[in-house]
Amino acid sequence: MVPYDQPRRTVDEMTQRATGFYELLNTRRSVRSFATDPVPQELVERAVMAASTAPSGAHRQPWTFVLVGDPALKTRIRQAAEDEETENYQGGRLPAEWREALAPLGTDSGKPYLEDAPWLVILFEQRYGVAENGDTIKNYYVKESVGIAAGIFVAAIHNMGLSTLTHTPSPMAFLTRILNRPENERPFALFPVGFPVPGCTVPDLTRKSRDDVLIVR
Ligand code: IYR
Repeated sequence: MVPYDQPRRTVDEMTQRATGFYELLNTRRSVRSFATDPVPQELVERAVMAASTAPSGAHRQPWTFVLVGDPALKTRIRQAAEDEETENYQGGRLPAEWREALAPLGTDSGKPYLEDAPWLVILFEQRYGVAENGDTIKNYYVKESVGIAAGIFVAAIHNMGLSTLTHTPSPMAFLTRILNRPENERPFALFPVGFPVPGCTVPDLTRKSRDDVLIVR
């Protein structure tokens, strides 16, 4: 064990910081129309390193982030994603109930942001680890761990003034193939990262109130 001394703050200071953090996060929106303007790779890497501070089961850190900036690779990913989504939206693979739930978001099989955004960050979960000697290492609470890392990533991107979308093309096995990832990894989510296109619009959503999400006993 090593010492850990988190600075003790006054309640006033904590209230200010808590309010500021909430207000910052409450201005975040998922963006589906990206400008093609470049974004320095280092900025995206910083968000990944923030995400990689996430707590994880038995501290296995069961995640891999793949940064894709290569236009040819982005094109392949867009094509593969649109092929799958065409099956979903036009081929009847999306059940009616799901289709209705998505209607307010205005999504369809077209995914131009997969080429427009300067970066695609694909987050893989490691279902198990692999030791140097090839032995399999058990991972714990993989979905929970990777989900927390994804949340921190989204917050880090927003905090630095960039936008993203938590995109889950379905099914997403094509990402394993195109990105040549090993057998122990499964795609968890894909995040286009960049600036919103000028004039960008987002769905007119409201968030649940305190009383809708919080119970105190
Ligand atoms: N993967 C599809 C459908 C979709 C599903 C959910 I749940 C969303 O919140 C949004 C879209 C698509 O990307 O269009």
